[in-house]
Amino acid sequence: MIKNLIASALLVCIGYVASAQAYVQVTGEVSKTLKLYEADIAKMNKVSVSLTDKDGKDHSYTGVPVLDILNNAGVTTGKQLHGENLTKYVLVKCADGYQVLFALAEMDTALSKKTIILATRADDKPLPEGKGPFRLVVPGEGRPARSCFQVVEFIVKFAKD
Ligand SMILES: Nc1nc2c(c(=O)[nH]1)N[C@H]1C(S)=C(S)[C@@H](COP(=O)(O)O)O[C@H]1N2
Ligand SMILES: [Mo]
Repeated sequence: MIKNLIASALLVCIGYVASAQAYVQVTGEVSKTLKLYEADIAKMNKVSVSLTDKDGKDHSYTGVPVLDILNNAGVTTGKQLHGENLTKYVLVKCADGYQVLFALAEMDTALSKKTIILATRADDKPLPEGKGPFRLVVPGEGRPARSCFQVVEFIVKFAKD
């Protein structure tokens, strides 16, 4: 009896862990901390951009403009991106500890001509194991080093003190 109870409790725990949904957070200089699950991302507008991989092959990535995600968190973009707000940066953190840095202005298409996206698909397929569920895709760079995979958090901060 007790054994059965313990066994079923264990199964519930394992099921919970297995079904835990991945999410990405936006924290720091935001009007509210944003936590987006895969289901939330799925509902947002998608665009496709091309990225050349480290072996020189081109791929089409589809996902959400990072600007839309920042806007949902109430980050200062568009007309608000002037003066001291131009000293803000965005640190992007990944599940494997990899981190990359951007000026906030690089992620705002009011200033930058390149659309940085948080991709969920590559070449019309879900991202491969270990590279998803969310990959930042930064078009127009010499190497895909800032196109970091397994993104978990965007941290917006003032660079100046
Ligand atoms: N999370 C995470 N993203 C990462 C890396 C990493 O180590 N961890 N390496 C980067 C580097 S240095 C390169 S060159 C590209 C390689 O991406 P590709 O396999 O699509 O060419 O991933 C980038 N994204
Ligand atoms: Mo790299």
